[in-house]
Amino acid sequence: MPTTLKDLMNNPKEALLKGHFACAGCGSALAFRHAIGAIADKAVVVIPACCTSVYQGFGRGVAFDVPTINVAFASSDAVAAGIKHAMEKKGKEAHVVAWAGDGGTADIGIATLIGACDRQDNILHIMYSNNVYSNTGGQRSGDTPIGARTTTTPFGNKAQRKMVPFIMMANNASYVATASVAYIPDLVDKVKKAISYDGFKFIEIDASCPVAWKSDSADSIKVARLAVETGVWPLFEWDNKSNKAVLSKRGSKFRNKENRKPIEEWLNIQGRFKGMSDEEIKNLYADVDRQWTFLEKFLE
Ligand SMILES: Cc1ncc(C[n+]2csc(CCOP(=O)(O)OP(=O)(O)O)c2C)c(N)n1
Repeated sequence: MPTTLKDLMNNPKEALLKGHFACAGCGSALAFRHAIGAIADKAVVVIPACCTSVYQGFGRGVAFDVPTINVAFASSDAVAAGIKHAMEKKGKEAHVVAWAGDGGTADIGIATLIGACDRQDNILHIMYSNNVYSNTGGQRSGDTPIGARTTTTPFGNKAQRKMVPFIMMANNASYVATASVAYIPDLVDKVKKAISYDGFKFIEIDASCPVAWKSDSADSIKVARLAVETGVWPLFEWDNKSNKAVLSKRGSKFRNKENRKPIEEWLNIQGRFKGMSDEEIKNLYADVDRQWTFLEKFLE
């Protein structure tokens, strides 16, 4: 049975407690609460340097109610794999999750990410993407969209998006999915499904960041929903047994371009895109098309 909002409200165990240090409207905190909350009874979370390691708090103010280990920036999947092997040797069941930002996944952590995938280590990597290195001031990452003004791309990012889910498909992860903070029940279902697979699993979540995106904190869900409705963020699942991708129910109608809202609707509620030229907007549309063209090869 698909997860409902009522199920979320009745979740017996919270992973993220009240009084955490996340900013208002933080998509990462919302995603953590529900994604890890869904598997909290057996979760072990490995977190490299990122906003999450800040909002988890410290000392008596720790806001996580799951076993957590904080590790060096590039090492999350290597540590997670080691923990999983140790738990297995001890005969203990655990869902070991490497939880990292886009900087810690797409860029600096990509070697340990792919290493763990090559070995089919039985862990789940969840990448929450706020599209920048947020906790150190909002520098561009490999997952920054074209045109975004960041502290290291003040005139707009020119590079195409790295699309880590496709990299993980090419590397034969057992299960790959994208998710969004605008569709939390869908995210929860994907996390539960991911842990039912053996081997290496990967999920990327589009996670709004009002600070870096220069959006209203009250718009965090709206902006994430618009990313799906404009086609900027396709919602899909793929597994290596079928080598087929399936669009998620909430996002399937946006396969057809005619059903998509103009990308400008997503751009206009975020200050990070202010001042984009027509040329940049054209390049952004082309980059979105590139992602769909790739994905289409795996859709029925
Ligand atoms: C080897 C290393 N380089 C740089 C840093 C500084 N640093 C800490 S967190 C961070 C940014 C993390 O970005 P991301 O993974 O996208 O997560 P976010 O902050 O956006 O949540 C950086 C650069 C570090 N801790 N270790």
